[in-house]
Amino acid sequence: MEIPLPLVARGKVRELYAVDDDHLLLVASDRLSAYDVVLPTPVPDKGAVLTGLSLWWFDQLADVVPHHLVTARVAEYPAVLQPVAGALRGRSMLVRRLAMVPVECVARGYLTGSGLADYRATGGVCGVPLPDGLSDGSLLPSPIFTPATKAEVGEHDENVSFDAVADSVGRELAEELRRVTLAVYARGAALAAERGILLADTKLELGHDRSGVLTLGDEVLTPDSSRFWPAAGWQPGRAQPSFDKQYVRDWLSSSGWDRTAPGPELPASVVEQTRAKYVEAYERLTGSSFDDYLRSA
Ligand code: Q0Z
Repeated sequence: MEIPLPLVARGKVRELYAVDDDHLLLVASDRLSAYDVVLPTPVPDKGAVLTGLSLWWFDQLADVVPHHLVTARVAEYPAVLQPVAGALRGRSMLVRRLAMVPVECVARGYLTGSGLADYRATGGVCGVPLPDGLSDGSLLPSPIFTPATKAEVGEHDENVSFDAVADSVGRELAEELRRVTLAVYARGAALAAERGILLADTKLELGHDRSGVLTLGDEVLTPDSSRFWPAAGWQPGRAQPSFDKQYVRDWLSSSGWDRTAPGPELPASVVEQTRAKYVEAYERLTGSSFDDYLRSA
């Protein structure tokens, strides 16, 4: 369904539209990426699960940092959007436009991905020194702030040191980004742990509102912005199973696909198992029924 607003940005699996000078509409699709490729087969309700999780986390984090959400109830959206309300329900958010800080704010409690690559090359991550002997999936001595600069479309974000962030945006703001990012991680990891889920790492986008207040933007603590691992399967020294995408990765690995675009269509069984994992993530983390969320949106 065509959204009757100017497109501001298109990510791999979501879109951002201009509503007016002060507001944007964030729309999450049901597309899924694996091994950096967007797959041709959508996972029904994935966009709604990620949106519902962000909404819940914004609420959980409200005493840590203010957020950009205005409303996710389509009946409260501007009149121009009412003809497409059905297409937006559950998977969109009307948000305040922020002046985004040009830093990807990442916190890590466990070592994997680009953090692991950085550690193997330098003995630390983003200039933060780490003890010897860590491996893929290791618990870090304490969570660390590992900022990155946003890459061009198709490129990976580049890890940078805290000092590089301070040189770019000023030391005071850099320190505020680190403090907020680690506080969001701490709250997220604690809540997830109560539900048997490890939060390995998370990426935040922060911006300033019209009054200059540092505000949480974008999506937050979703499976697309964070790594969630089942606590029961955690075993450092190997790649950890992903809470949400493991069925997809396992199927893709045995499919013979060479990881170049376009990816293969997924079988219905993989789609259904993956949808169930997303819904399970929503229900385990929030303690609420996903059907109730959809009815409320
Ligand atoms: C978020 C993104 C994309 C979705 C810009 N409240 C805000 N104010 C200003 N800018 C943003 C936000 Cl959320 C903003 N992004 C990332 C890109 C789809 C989100 F294509 N970019």
